[in-house]
Amino acid sequence: MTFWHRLALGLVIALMAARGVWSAGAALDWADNTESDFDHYNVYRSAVPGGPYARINAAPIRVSEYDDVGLDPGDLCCYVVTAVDKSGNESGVSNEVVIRLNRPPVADAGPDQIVSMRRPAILDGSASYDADGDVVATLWLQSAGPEVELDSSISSVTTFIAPMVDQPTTLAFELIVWDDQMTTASDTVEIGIDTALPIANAGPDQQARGGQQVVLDGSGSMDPNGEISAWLWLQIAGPEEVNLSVSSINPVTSFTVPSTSGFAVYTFELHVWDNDNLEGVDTVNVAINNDPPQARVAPGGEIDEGRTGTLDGSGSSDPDGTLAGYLWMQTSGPDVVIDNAVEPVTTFVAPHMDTPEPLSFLLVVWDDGLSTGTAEVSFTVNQKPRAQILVSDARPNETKMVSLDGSRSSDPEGRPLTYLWEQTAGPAVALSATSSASATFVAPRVPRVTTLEFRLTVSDGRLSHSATVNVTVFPGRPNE
Ligand SMILES: [Ca+2]
Ligand SMILES: [Ca+2]
Ligand SMILES: [Ca+2]
Ligand SMILES: [Ca+2]
Repeated sequence: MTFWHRLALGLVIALMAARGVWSAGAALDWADNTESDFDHYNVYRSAVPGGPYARINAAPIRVSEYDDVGLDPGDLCCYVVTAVDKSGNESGVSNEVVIRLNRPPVADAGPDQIVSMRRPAILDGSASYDADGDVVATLWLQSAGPEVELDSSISSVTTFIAPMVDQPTTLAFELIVWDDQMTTASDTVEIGIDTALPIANAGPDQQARGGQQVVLDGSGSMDPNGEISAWLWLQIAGPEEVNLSVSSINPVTSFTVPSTSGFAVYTFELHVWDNDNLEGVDTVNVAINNDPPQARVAPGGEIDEGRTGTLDGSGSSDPDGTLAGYLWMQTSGPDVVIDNAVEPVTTFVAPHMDTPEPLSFLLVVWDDGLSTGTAEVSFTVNQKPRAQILVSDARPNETKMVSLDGSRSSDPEGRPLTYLWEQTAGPAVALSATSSASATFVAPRVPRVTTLEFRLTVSDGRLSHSATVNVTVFPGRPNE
Protein backbone atom coordinates (compact mmCIF):
# COMPACT_ATOMS: atom_id res chain seq x y z
CA MET A 1 0.00 0.00 0.00
CA THR A 2 1.23 3.46 -0.85
CA PHE A 3 -0.04 6.38 1.05
CA TRP A 4 0.09 9.27 -1.44
CA HIS A 5 0.53 12.19 0.85
CA ARG A 6 0.77 15.21 -1.32
CA LEU A 7 0.68 15.96 -4.99
CA ALA A 8 3.75 17.16 -6.79
CA LEU A 9 4.52 20.86 -6.57
CA GLY A 10 4.09 20.99 -10.35
CA LEU A 11 0.33 20.68 -10.02
CA VAL A 12 -1.32 22.71 -12.75
CA ILE A 13 -4.84 24.06 -12.64
CA ALA A 14 -6.28 26.36 -15.29
CA LEU A 15 -9.45 28.37 -15.48
CA MET A 16 -11.63 27.45 -18.43
CA ALA A 17 -13.04 30.91 -18.70
CA ALA A 18 -9.55 32.16 -19.42
CA ARG A 19 -9.88 30.45 -22.79
CA GLY A 20 -12.45 33.13 -23.56
CA VAL A 21 -15.60 31.07 -23.95
CA TRP A 22 -17.08 30.59 -20.54
CA SER A 23 -17.68 32.34 -17.27
CA ALA A 24 -19.71 29.62 -15.58
CA GLY A 25 -17.00 27.10 -14.80
CA ALA A 26 -13.34 26.18 -14.43
CA ALA A 27 -11.14 23.64 -16.14
CA LEU A 28 -8.70 22.03 -13.69
CA ASP A 29 -5.53 20.25 -14.64
CA TRP A 30 -2.79 18.76 -12.46
CA ALA A 31 0.32 16.61 -12.59
CA ASP A 32 -0.12 12.84 -13.06
CA ASN A 33 0.36 10.52 -10.11
CA THR A 34 2.73 7.81 -11.32
CA GLU A 35 2.66 5.38 -8.39
CA SER A 36 1.91 1.72 -9.23
CA ASP A 37 -1.10 1.30 -6.94
CA PHE A 38 -2.73 4.60 -7.95
CA ASP A 39 -6.46 4.22 -8.57
CA HIS A 40 -8.23 7.58 -9.00
CA TYR A 41 -8.47 11.27 -8.01
CA ASN A 42 -11.09 13.27 -6.10
CA VAL A 43 -11.64 17.04 -6.57
CA TYR A 44 -12.96 19.19 -3.72
CA ARG A 45 -14.32 22.74 -3.82
CA SER A 46 -14.95 25.42 -1.20
CA ALA A 47 -16.47 28.91 -1.50
CA VAL A 48 -13.84 30.22 0.93
CA PRO A 49 -10.10 29.69 0.88
CA GLY A 50 -8.90 26.92 3.20
CA GLY A 51 -12.18 25.02 3.21
CA PRO A 52 -14.25 23.33 4.39
CA TYR A 53 -14.18 21.53 1.04
CA ALA A 54 -16.90 19.36 -0.51
CA ARG A 55 -16.18 16.67 -3.09
CA ILE A 56 -17.59 17.64 -6.49
CA ASN A 57 -16.85 14.55 -8.59
CA ALA A 58 -19.68 11.96 -8.45
CA ALA A 59 -17.54 9.22 -10.02
CA PRO A 60 -13.84 8.45 -9.56
CA ILE A 61 -11.61 10.59 -11.80
CA ARG A 62 -9.12 8.46 -13.73
CA VAL A 63 -7.32 11.27 -15.66
CA SER A 64 -5.48 14.28 -14.21
CA GLU A 65 -7.99 16.91 -15.30
CA TYR A 66 -11.53 17.92 -14.46
CA ASP A 67 -14.09 20.45 -15.74
CA ASP A 68 -16.22 22.02 -13.03
CA VAL A 69 -19.41 23.34 -14.63
CA GLY A 70 -22.72 25.00 -13.84
CA LEU A 71 -21.29 27.70 -11.61
CA ASP A 72 -22.40 31.30 -11.32
CA PRO A 73 -20.40 34.20 -12.77
CA GLY A 74 -18.48 35.99 -10.10
CA ASP A 75 -18.30 32.92 -7.81
CA LEU A 76 -15.15 32.36 -5.80
CA CYS A 77 -14.02 28.71 -6.25
CA CYS A 78 -11.24 27.18 -4.11
CA TYR A 79 -10.10 23.76 -5.33
CA VAL A 80 -7.92 20.98 -3.99
CA VAL A 81 -7.34 17.51 -5.39
CA THR A 82 -6.48 14.15 -3.70
CA ALA A 83 -5.27 10.78 -4.98
CA VAL A 84 -6.72 7.39 -3.85
CA ASP A 85 -4.87 4.06 -4.09
CA LYS A 86 -6.26 0.65 -4.98
CA SER A 87 -6.85 -0.12 -1.31
CA GLY A 88 -9.05 2.96 -0.87
CA ASN A 89 -6.47 5.03 1.02
CA GLU A 90 -6.82 8.76 0.20
CA SER A 91 -3.88 11.18 0.16
CA GLY A 92 -3.79 14.54 1.83
CA VAL A 93 -4.95 17.54 -0.20
CA SER A 94 -2.95 19.27 -2.90
CA ASN A 95 -2.13 22.96 -2.92
CA GLU A 96 -5.23 25.12 -3.23
CA VAL A 97 -6.16 26.88 -6.45
CA VAL A 98 -8.44 29.91 -6.02
CA ILE A 99 -10.46 31.18 -8.99
CA ARG A 100 -12.88 34.09 -9.30
CA LEU A 101 -15.19 33.33 -12.21
CA ASN A 102 -15.51 36.17 -14.71
CA ARG A 103 -18.70 38.23 -14.66
CA PRO A 104 -20.02 38.89 -18.17
CA PRO A 105 -20.33 42.50 -19.27
CA VAL A 106 -23.65 44.34 -19.39
CA ALA A 107 -24.73 45.77 -22.73
CA ASP A 108 -26.92 48.89 -22.75
CA ALA A 109 -28.04 50.08 -26.17
CA GLY A 110 -29.80 53.14 -24.75
CA PRO A 111 -33.49 54.04 -24.73
CA ASP A 112 -35.74 53.61 -27.73
CA GLN A 113 -36.27 56.80 -29.74
CA ILE A 114 -38.57 58.40 -32.27
CA VAL A 115 -36.88 60.56 -34.90
CA SER A 116 -38.04 62.44 -37.94
CA MET A 117 -36.92 61.48 -41.42
CA ARG A 118 -33.54 62.72 -42.66
CA ARG A 119 -32.49 63.64 -39.12
CA PRO A 120 -29.42 62.15 -37.46
CA ALA A 121 -30.27 59.44 -34.93
CA ILE A 122 -27.78 58.66 -32.19
CA LEU A 123 -27.11 55.10 -30.99
CA ASP A 124 -25.56 55.42 -27.55
CA GLY A 125 -24.09 52.27 -25.99
CA SER A 126 -21.82 54.16 -23.64
CA ALA A 127 -23.73 52.99 -20.56
CA SER A 128 -22.51 49.42 -21.16
CA TYR A 129 -20.10 48.19 -18.49
CA ASP A 130 -18.24 45.25 -17.03
CA ALA A 131 -18.47 44.82 -13.27
CA ASP A 132 -15.13 43.06 -12.85
CA GLY A 133 -13.16 44.38 -15.80
CA ASP A 134 -13.53 46.55 -18.87
CA VAL A 135 -15.67 46.57 -21.97
CA VAL A 136 -13.01 46.22 -24.64
CA ALA A 137 -15.04 45.96 -27.83
CA THR A 138 -18.38 47.08 -29.19
CA LEU A 139 -20.34 46.12 -32.29
CA TRP A 140 -23.62 47.52 -33.63
CA LEU A 141 -25.67 45.34 -35.96
CA GLN A 142 -28.90 46.40 -37.62
CA SER A 143 -31.54 43.75 -37.03
CA ALA A 144 -34.71 45.31 -38.47
CA GLY A 145 -35.94 48.01 -40.84
CA PRO A 146 -34.62 49.48 -44.08
CA GLU A 147 -30.84 49.28 -44.07
CA VAL A 148 -29.00 52.40 -42.96
CA GLU A 149 -25.33 53.29 -42.92
CA LEU A 150 -23.86 53.73 -39.47
CA ASP A 151 -21.21 56.37 -38.97
CA SER A 152 -19.22 53.64 -37.22
CA SER A 153 -20.33 50.16 -36.26
CA ILE A 154 -17.61 49.70 -33.61
CA SER A 155 -17.88 52.94 -31.61
CA SER A 156 -19.94 52.87 -28.45
CA VAL A 157 -21.73 56.00 -29.72
CA THR A 158 -22.60 56.21 -33.39
CA THR A 159 -25.10 57.90 -35.66
CA PHE A 160 -27.07 57.39 -38.84
CA ILE A 161 -29.40 59.53 -40.91
CA ALA A 162 -33.00 58.42 -40.61
CA PRO A 163 -34.17 57.38 -44.08
CA MET A 164 -37.22 58.69 -45.92
CA VAL A 165 -40.08 56.25 -45.49
CA ASP A 166 -43.73 56.21 -46.58
CA GLN A 167 -45.17 55.10 -43.29
CA PRO A 168 -44.03 54.94 -39.67
CA THR A 169 -41.16 52.47 -39.57
CA THR A 170 -39.07 50.92 -36.84
CA LEU A 171 -35.36 50.22 -37.15
CA ALA A 172 -33.77 47.87 -34.61
CA PHE A 173 -30.13 47.56 -33.69
CA GLU A 174 -28.30 44.99 -31.60
CA LEU A 175 -25.39 46.12 -29.48
CA ILE A 176 -22.80 43.44 -28.67
CA VAL A 177 -20.07 44.16 -26.12
CA TRP A 178 -17.03 42.14 -25.08
CA ASP A 179 -15.27 42.25 -21.74
CA ASP A 180 -11.55 41.75 -21.19
CA GLN A 181 -12.18 37.99 -20.77
CA MET A 182 -13.87 37.94 -24.21
CA THR A 183 -17.26 37.22 -22.69
CA THR A 184 -20.09 38.90 -24.56
CA ALA A 185 -23.44 40.46 -23.80
CA SER A 186 -25.99 42.12 -26.05
CA ASP A 187 -28.90 44.55 -25.94
CA THR A 188 -31.23 45.95 -28.57
CA VAL A 189 -32.68 49.39 -29.23
CA GLU A 190 -35.51 50.46 -31.49
CA ILE A 191 -35.53 53.71 -33.46
CA GLY A 192 -38.94 54.67 -34.75
CA ILE A 193 -39.22 56.93 -37.78
CA ASP A 194 -42.15 59.28 -37.53
CA THR A 195 -43.75 60.36 -40.80
CA ALA A 196 -45.85 63.10 -39.24
CA LEU A 197 -42.93 65.18 -37.96
CA PRO A 198 -41.79 68.06 -40.17
CA ILE A 199 -38.34 67.74 -41.68
CA ALA A 200 -36.14 70.78 -41.16
CA ASN A 201 -33.49 71.30 -43.81
CA ALA A 202 -30.97 74.06 -43.03
CA GLY A 203 -29.11 73.45 -46.27
CA PRO A 204 -25.62 72.07 -46.80
CA ASP A 205 -22.67 73.27 -44.73
CA GLN A 206 -21.02 76.33 -46.21
CA GLN A 207 -17.66 78.05 -46.43
CA ALA A 208 -17.30 81.80 -46.43
CA ARG A 209 -14.85 84.62 -45.92
CA GLY A 210 -14.89 87.50 -43.46
CA GLY A 211 -16.97 90.42 -44.74
CA GLN A 212 -18.98 88.18 -47.04
CA GLN A 213 -22.74 87.81 -46.89
CA VAL A 214 -23.92 84.26 -46.20
CA VAL A 215 -27.43 83.13 -47.07
CA LEU A 216 -29.05 80.51 -44.82
CA ASP A 217 -31.71 78.74 -46.85
CA GLY A 218 -34.21 76.56 -45.03
CA SER A 219 -36.69 76.48 -47.88
CA GLY A 220 -35.92 72.81 -48.47
CA SER A 221 -37.73 71.96 -45.22
CA MET A 222 -40.92 69.95 -45.69
CA ASP A 223 -43.68 68.17 -43.87
CA PRO A 224 -44.57 64.66 -45.04
CA ASN A 225 -48.25 64.90 -44.16
CA GLY A 226 -48.94 68.62 -44.02
CA GLU A 227 -47.07 71.85 -44.41
CA ILE A 228 -44.48 73.94 -42.63
CA SER A 229 -46.09 76.89 -40.92
CA ALA A 230 -43.23 78.49 -38.98
CA TRP A 231 -39.46 78.85 -39.17
CA LEU A 232 -36.91 80.03 -36.63
CA TRP A 233 -33.17 80.43 -37.17
CA LEU A 234 -30.92 80.49 -34.09
CA GLN A 235 -27.19 80.88 -33.86
CA ILE A 236 -25.84 78.22 -31.50
CA ALA A 237 -22.05 78.53 -32.00
CA GLY A 238 -19.44 80.89 -33.35
CA PRO A 239 -16.74 83.24 -32.10
CA GLU A 240 -19.19 86.12 -31.93
CA GLU A 241 -22.88 86.77 -32.28
CA VAL A 242 -24.03 87.70 -35.76
CA ASN A 243 -27.08 89.64 -36.84
CA LEU A 244 -29.42 87.49 -38.88
CA SER A 245 -30.61 90.07 -41.34
CA VAL A 246 -34.18 90.72 -42.45
CA SER A 247 -35.78 88.23 -40.14
CA SER A 248 -34.82 85.04 -38.44
CA ILE A 249 -38.40 83.74 -38.75
CA ASN A 250 -38.29 83.41 -42.53
CA PRO A 251 -37.24 80.31 -44.46
CA VAL A 252 -34.30 82.28 -45.88
CA THR A 253 -32.14 84.63 -43.86
CA SER A 254 -28.62 85.95 -44.14
CA PHE A 255 -25.80 87.56 -42.23
CA THR A 256 -22.51 89.28 -42.86
CA VAL A 257 -19.54 87.26 -41.69
CA PRO A 258 -17.48 89.22 -39.14
CA SER A 259 -13.86 89.69 -40.02
CA THR A 260 -11.74 86.88 -38.79
CA SER A 261 -8.18 85.79 -38.76
CA GLY A 262 -7.64 82.08 -38.94
CA PHE A 263 -10.37 79.48 -38.80
CA ALA A 264 -13.80 79.83 -37.21
CA VAL A 265 -17.08 77.95 -37.44
CA TYR A 266 -20.54 79.43 -37.02
CA THR A 267 -23.37 77.00 -36.35
CA PHE A 268 -27.06 77.75 -36.83
CA GLU A 269 -30.14 75.78 -35.91
CA LEU A 270 -33.29 75.86 -38.01
CA HIS A 271 -36.48 75.03 -36.16
CA VAL A 272 -39.62 74.39 -38.20
CA TRP A 273 -43.18 73.72 -37.10
CA ASP A 274 -45.91 72.05 -39.13
CA ASN A 275 -49.64 72.67 -39.19
CA ASP A 276 -49.99 70.26 -36.23
CA ASN A 277 -47.42 72.33 -34.31
CA LEU A 278 -44.93 69.45 -34.43
CA GLU A 279 -41.31 70.58 -34.48
CA GLY A 280 -38.33 69.59 -36.60
CA VAL A 281 -34.73 70.81 -36.23
CA ASP A 282 -31.66 70.88 -38.43
CA THR A 283 -28.26 72.52 -38.10
CA VAL A 284 -25.85 74.02 -40.58
CA ASN A 285 -22.20 74.98 -40.16
CA VAL A 286 -20.57 77.93 -41.86
CA ALA A 287 -16.79 77.61 -41.81
CA ILE A 288 -14.78 80.81 -42.08
CA ASN A 289 -11.14 80.68 -42.99
CA ASN A 290 -9.04 83.75 -43.51
CA ASP A 291 -5.31 83.79 -43.41
CA PRO A 292 -4.04 87.31 -42.67
CA PRO A 293 -2.52 89.33 -45.49
CA GLN A 294 1.22 89.86 -45.58
CA ALA A 295 2.38 93.45 -45.81
CA ARG A 296 5.70 93.80 -47.65
CA VAL A 297 7.53 97.06 -48.29
CA ALA A 298 10.54 97.72 -50.46
CA PRO A 299 13.61 98.42 -48.28
CA GLY A 300 14.34 101.97 -47.17
CA GLY A 301 17.90 103.22 -46.97
CA GLU A 302 19.57 106.56 -47.30
CA ILE A 303 17.91 109.50 -48.96
CA ASP A 304 19.26 113.03 -49.46
CA GLU A 305 17.63 115.98 -47.79
CA GLY A 306 15.11 117.58 -50.13
CA ARG A 307 14.85 114.54 -52.38
CA THR A 308 11.73 112.45 -52.99
CA GLY A 309 11.59 109.07 -51.23
CA THR A 310 9.37 106.20 -52.38
CA LEU A 311 7.22 104.06 -50.12
CA ASP A 312 6.54 100.85 -52.03
CA GLY A 313 4.09 98.34 -50.54
CA SER A 314 3.16 96.81 -53.87
CA GLY A 315 4.74 93.49 -52.86
CA SER A 316 2.03 92.92 -50.21
CA SER A 317 -0.27 89.97 -50.76
CA ASP A 318 -3.04 87.88 -49.26
CA PRO A 319 -2.50 84.11 -49.34
CA ASP A 320 -6.17 83.19 -49.60
CA GLY A 321 -7.99 86.24 -50.87
CA THR A 322 -7.38 89.72 -52.14
CA LEU A 323 -6.00 92.89 -50.61
CA ALA A 324 -8.69 95.45 -49.97
CA GLY A 325 -6.77 98.45 -48.61
CA TYR A 326 -3.47 100.14 -47.77
CA LEU A 327 -2.61 102.81 -45.24
CA TRP A 328 0.79 104.44 -44.73
CA MET A 329 1.59 106.11 -41.43
CA GLN A 330 4.72 107.83 -40.24
CA THR A 331 6.00 106.42 -36.96
CA SER A 332 9.20 108.35 -36.29
CA GLY A 333 11.19 111.41 -37.39
CA PRO A 334 10.06 114.96 -38.12
CA ASP A 335 6.67 115.03 -39.80
CA VAL A 336 6.66 114.64 -43.54
CA VAL A 337 3.79 114.80 -45.97
CA ILE A 338 2.92 111.40 -47.46
CA ASP A 339 1.73 112.10 -50.95
CA ASN A 340 -1.16 109.61 -50.92
CA ALA A 341 -1.33 107.48 -47.79
CA VAL A 342 -3.86 104.98 -49.16
CA GLU A 343 -1.98 103.94 -52.30
CA PRO A 344 0.30 100.90 -52.42
CA VAL A 345 3.11 103.09 -53.77
CA THR A 346 3.53 106.71 -52.70
CA THR A 347 6.20 109.30 -52.00
CA PHE A 348 7.41 111.86 -49.47
CA VAL A 349 10.04 114.59 -49.46
CA ALA A 350 12.99 114.09 -47.13
CA PRO A 351 13.03 117.03 -44.71
CA HIS A 352 15.93 119.06 -43.42
CA MET A 353 16.81 118.05 -39.88
CA ASP A 354 18.92 119.82 -37.33
CA THR A 355 19.91 116.49 -35.82
CA PRO A 356 19.90 113.34 -37.93
CA GLU A 357 17.16 110.87 -36.99
CA PRO A 358 15.56 108.03 -38.91
CA LEU A 359 12.27 108.45 -40.71
CA SER A 360 10.05 105.39 -40.17
CA PHE A 361 6.79 104.46 -41.84
CA LEU A 362 4.25 101.73 -41.09
CA LEU A 363 2.19 100.13 -43.83
CA VAL A 364 -1.09 98.53 -42.76
CA VAL A 365 -2.83 96.34 -45.33
CA TRP A 366 -6.16 94.57 -44.99
CA ASP A 367 -7.76 91.83 -46.98
CA ASP A 368 -11.26 91.14 -48.19
CA GLY A 369 -11.94 89.47 -44.83
CA LEU A 370 -10.77 92.62 -42.99
CA SER A 371 -7.82 90.81 -41.47
CA THR A 372 -4.74 93.02 -41.30
CA GLY A 373 -0.99 92.79 -41.75
CA THR A 374 1.73 95.39 -41.14
CA ALA A 375 5.28 96.10 -42.22
CA GLU A 376 7.69 98.89 -41.38
CA VAL A 377 10.36 100.70 -43.35
CA SER A 378 12.99 103.22 -42.23
CA PHE A 379 15.05 105.80 -44.06
CA THR A 380 18.05 107.80 -42.95
CA VAL A 381 18.25 111.31 -44.37
CA ASN A 382 21.59 112.60 -45.55
CA GLN A 383 21.95 116.29 -44.63
CA LYS A 384 24.10 118.78 -46.52
CA PRO A 385 27.63 119.40 -45.24
CA ARG A 386 28.52 122.95 -44.12
CA ALA A 387 31.44 124.81 -45.62
CA GLN A 388 33.25 127.12 -43.25
CA ILE A 389 36.34 129.22 -43.96
CA LEU A 390 38.79 130.78 -41.52
CA VAL A 391 41.18 133.35 -43.00
CA SER A 392 44.52 134.03 -41.31
CA ASP A 393 44.33 137.68 -42.33
CA ALA A 394 41.34 139.18 -44.11
CA ARG A 395 43.11 142.58 -44.58
CA PRO A 396 46.69 141.76 -45.57
CA ASN A 397 49.24 144.04 -47.19
CA GLU A 398 50.55 143.00 -50.56
CA THR A 399 53.02 140.08 -50.69
CA LYS A 400 51.80 138.76 -47.37
CA MET A 401 51.16 135.01 -47.13
CA VAL A 402 47.50 134.40 -46.38
CA SER A 403 46.04 131.02 -45.42
CA LEU A 404 42.49 129.92 -46.06
CA ASP A 405 41.42 127.18 -43.63
CA GLY A 406 38.35 125.08 -44.53
CA SER A 407 38.99 122.39 -41.91
CA ARG A 408 36.15 123.63 -39.74
CA SER A 409 33.73 122.49 -42.44
CA SER A 410 31.59 119.60 -41.28
CA ASP A 411 28.96 117.08 -42.23
CA PRO A 412 26.07 116.29 -39.85
CA GLU A 413 26.52 112.58 -40.53
CA GLY A 414 30.29 112.88 -40.15
CA ARG A 415 31.00 111.70 -43.68
CA PRO A 416 34.46 112.44 -45.07
CA LEU A 417 34.43 115.66 -47.08
CA THR A 418 36.08 116.67 -50.32
CA TYR A 419 37.14 120.30 -50.84
CA LEU A 420 37.29 122.63 -53.82
CA TRP A 421 38.89 126.07 -53.56
CA GLU A 422 38.20 128.67 -56.27
CA GLN A 423 38.96 132.33 -56.61
CA THR A 424 35.82 134.15 -57.73
CA ALA A 425 36.89 137.83 -57.81
CA GLY A 426 39.94 140.06 -57.88
CA PRO A 427 43.31 139.73 -59.60
CA ALA A 428 44.23 136.10 -59.91
CA VAL A 429 46.47 134.58 -57.27
CA ALA A 430 48.14 131.18 -57.20
CA LEU A 431 46.42 128.98 -54.60
CA SER A 432 48.79 126.46 -53.05
CA ALA A 433 46.10 123.78 -53.35
CA THR A 434 42.59 123.55 -54.70
CA SER A 435 41.39 120.27 -53.23
CA SER A 436 42.78 120.26 -49.71
CA ALA A 437 41.10 121.41 -46.55
CA SER A 438 43.40 124.45 -46.52
CA ALA A 439 45.18 126.59 -49.11
CA THR A 440 47.56 129.51 -49.03
CA PHE A 441 48.36 132.31 -51.41
CA VAL A 442 50.57 135.37 -51.48
CA ALA A 443 48.69 138.67 -51.54
CA PRO A 444 49.35 140.26 -54.92
CA ARG A 445 50.89 143.65 -55.43
CA VAL A 446 48.03 146.10 -55.85
CA PRO A 447 48.00 149.75 -56.93
CA ARG A 448 45.08 150.43 -54.57
CA VAL A 449 43.01 148.61 -51.98
CA THR A 450 41.71 145.56 -53.80
CA THR A 451 39.28 142.87 -52.79
CA LEU A 452 39.78 139.21 -53.61
CA GLU A 453 36.99 136.66 -53.21
CA PHE A 454 37.41 132.93 -52.62
CA ARG A 455 34.87 130.19 -52.58
CA LEU A 456 35.12 126.82 -50.81
CA THR A 457 32.80 124.03 -51.90
CA VAL A 458 32.65 120.92 -49.66
CA SER A 459 30.93 117.70 -50.60
CA ASP A 460 29.97 114.62 -48.55
CA GLY A 461 29.92 112.63 -51.77
CA ARG A 462 26.20 113.18 -52.30
CA LEU A 463 25.48 116.76 -51.34
CA SER A 464 27.66 119.89 -51.40
CA HIS A 465 27.72 123.33 -49.83
CA SER A 466 29.74 126.49 -50.57
CA ALA A 467 31.00 129.40 -48.52
CA THR A 468 32.82 132.52 -49.70
CA VAL A 469 35.29 134.84 -48.06
CA ASN A 470 36.67 138.22 -49.02
CA VAL A 471 40.28 139.18 -48.55
CA THR A 472 41.04 142.90 -48.92
CA VAL A 473 44.64 143.58 -49.94
CA PHE A 474 46.30 146.86 -49.07
CA PRO A 475 49.18 148.36 -51.06
CA GLY A 476 52.55 148.57 -49.37
CA ARG A 477 54.81 146.06 -47.71
CA PRO A 478 53.69 144.34 -44.60
CA ASN A 479 55.09 145.78 -41.43
CA GLU A 480 57.17 142.86 -40.44
CA1 LIG B 1 -16.00 40.57 -16.85
CA1 LIG C 1 -46.94 66.87 -40.04
CA1 LIG D 1 -6.89 86.52 -46.23
CA1 LIG E 1 25.75 114.60 -45.14
